[in-house]
Parts: sequence; structure tokens; C-alpha cells
Amino acid sequence: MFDDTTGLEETWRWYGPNDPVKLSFVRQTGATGIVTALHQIPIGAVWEQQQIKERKEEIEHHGLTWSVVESLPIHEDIKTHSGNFLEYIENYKISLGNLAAQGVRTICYNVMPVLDWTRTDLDYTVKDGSSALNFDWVTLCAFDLFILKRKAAEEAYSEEVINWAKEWFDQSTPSERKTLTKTMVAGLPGTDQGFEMDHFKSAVARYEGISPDRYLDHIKYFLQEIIPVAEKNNVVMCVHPDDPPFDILGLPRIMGTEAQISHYLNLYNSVNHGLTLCTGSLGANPDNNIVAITKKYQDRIHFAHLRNVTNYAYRSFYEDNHLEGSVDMPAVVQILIKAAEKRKILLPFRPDHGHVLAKECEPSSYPGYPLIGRMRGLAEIRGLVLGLKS
Ligand code: DNO
Repeated sequence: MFDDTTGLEETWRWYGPNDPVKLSFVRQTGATGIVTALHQIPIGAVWEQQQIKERKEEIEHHGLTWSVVESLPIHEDIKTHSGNFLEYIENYKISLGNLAAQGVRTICYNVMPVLDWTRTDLDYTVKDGSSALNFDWVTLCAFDLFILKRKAAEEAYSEEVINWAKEWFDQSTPSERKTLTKTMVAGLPGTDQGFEMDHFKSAVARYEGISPDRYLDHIKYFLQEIIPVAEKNNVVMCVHPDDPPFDILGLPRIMGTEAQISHYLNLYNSVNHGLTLCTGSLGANPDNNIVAITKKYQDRIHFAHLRNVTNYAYRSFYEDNHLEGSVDMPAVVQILIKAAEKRKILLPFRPDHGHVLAKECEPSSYPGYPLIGRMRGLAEIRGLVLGLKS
């Protein structure tokens, strides 16, 4: 439907051959582009051309296009500027060149230390009865103080929050604590690189003494190496914001507010150093004006995750239906359509996450990535785009 040469491209995240949502199903949603990664390759290792080619052919066999890599992850050694970071940077360059050689030129990544996105509840029933992902600040505090037992953790929370967290912990059953732990340390979606508790503790402890400024220096070093290679290969790198967009577990976080985005993009001034606009991640901080951010960075946004959130308490939110919640989706989509037309590009977006609807009809999927809920989001946004274009 949107396969003209400028405008928005409908894409769909697919986790590879193990994804219960098969490519043949994706084809039936009407999306034309696939967003995926070679999840089977350990973080830091080279993505070989042959592996990329095979995955690309599999996607094309279903009449779809591999539009975006999400993600080409940055190894923890690079983030902490220690261990084998130089070797991992070289590997990253090779993978980037190999992707470009196969015609895959939009690469999404994030700079969150240790974790990718974090939630405290993966099965939160919302008002219409469907199940959503939820992030609750009090529950996070309970995990941090009483399960992880992080050094000096209490400094990050108000007395009131600590009291509620203690109450939550005291009243929780062993099975609730176990589920919370599993939810928090599950690691990266789509990989089997989850964490054991001890490993998680030491992964977090590695960042002791790394201030946000020092962390930015580490990432700047990485960008100075990588972006010239992206420029040479005509690749756009698009950083994904921190999710949630504020500090958690004492880790240095650098990509959650408008000021941080601005600083981050200024670390290397190039159109190849761009942004994944994630309306849901950024929307979890009510101080972020998503429409203003979209407008300001419209020339550096190379990929968009469209999703909505409702904040219900300080730093707590659940993922809402795509057109409900705090993000003014029509205004954001309008800016993206105009930006794509002005830049004469096909700008990929995907309906990010979705609720589990009609639970009994759906096989279990990666958290946030069921077929039906995302299909609802895609269909709603598709209608929005058509309406705004006419
Ligand atoms: C969550 C996603 C993230 C995102 C990465 C990008 O569903 O938005 O996992 O893919 O942070 O690097």
C-alpha cells in the first residue's frame, strides 16, 4: 500500500526462524518491510555476509524486504571501555560493511548499559481486559533494594517509595518475587542471553564509578570509529532512546530526555548518525514533548517505533493502545509523513509492541510482540496515515 518511493514504510519486527509469528503471517498483515537481527550470533561477534544473505533471501522469499536491522548490539566491553573493546569495535565495523554489501542500510541500536528495555510486569491487565507491559517504580524499588540488594540503592528513591516497596516485598509471595526477578533479568528479547542473578549483579557492578559523563566519552569513542564507516557505506545508524527514559539501578543512562538526545546527536555531526524515534520509550517521561522532539529531529529520524503509554504514578506507566495514551500520535505521524516527503525517502516505521488480545487464540510470543495486538496497532496507524495523506 505504501510501496511508493517516498512516505512511510510499514514494517514489522520479526525475531527470526524461532518467532511464533511467521513471515507468512507478517505478509498477511500488509506490512512490506521486516525489522530483524541475527539473534543467534553472540553479541560482539561478526555478522558474516553469507549469514546475512541467507536471512535476506528467506525474507524476500515471502515477498518482503529486510528494511531495518534491530539491533546490532554494542558489546558491554565497548560500553565500559575495557576488555576486548578494540576488537569488538573492529567486528562492529565489519558487520556494518557486510550488511551494507547485502543492501541492508538502516541499523538500530541502543546505548543502555546491561539491559535493553525494562518492565516490572509483562502481563498487566488493562481496562479493556487485554494484557500489556507495565513499569512500576515501587516494584522496581522493591527489586533493587530487597532482591538485587544493590549497594546504596536507597539513595535513588524517596522515603515514601521505599516504604511502599517494603510493603510490596513483605506481602509478596515467593512466586511473585520469582516472577519479578525473571522479568527484570530476562535480558534481551529474541536472544537466549538472559542473565542468572549472580551474572546480573556483576554486570551491574561493572558500571560502579562510570558516571554519565564518562559513559558518554566511551560512546563518543565508539561513534568516532563507527560513523565514518557508516558514511562510507551509506548506512544510517539510528540510536534507540533509553526505555524507560530515566535512570534505573544506578546505571549511567544518556538517551532519555530531549537535552540528552541533542547532546548525543552532537557527539558526531552527521546525517548517518541519527535517531530511532520511539514514541513509547520517550513518552514514559511526561516532561518529554514528543511532538516537539519529532519536529526538531525530523531530518535525523531514520526509523520510528510508534507506541503509546499512560503514566499512572511517578515514573510508572503501562503501554496503552496505539492511539490512546499520552502521545499525540496523529501529530507525530503527520510530521513524519511530511519529513519523508521532503527528504524523498521511504521512512520505515513499525507498530511497536501490542497488547495480548484474545489470549486463548494466540500462541505465546515474545513479550510485547503478539500478532493480533500489533496488527491492531498497524491497522490503526495505517488508517491514520491514509486519513492524513488525503
Ligand atoms: C523493545 C524494543 C527494544 C529495541 C532496542 C533497540 O521492544 O524497542 O528492544 O529494539 O532497544 O536497540
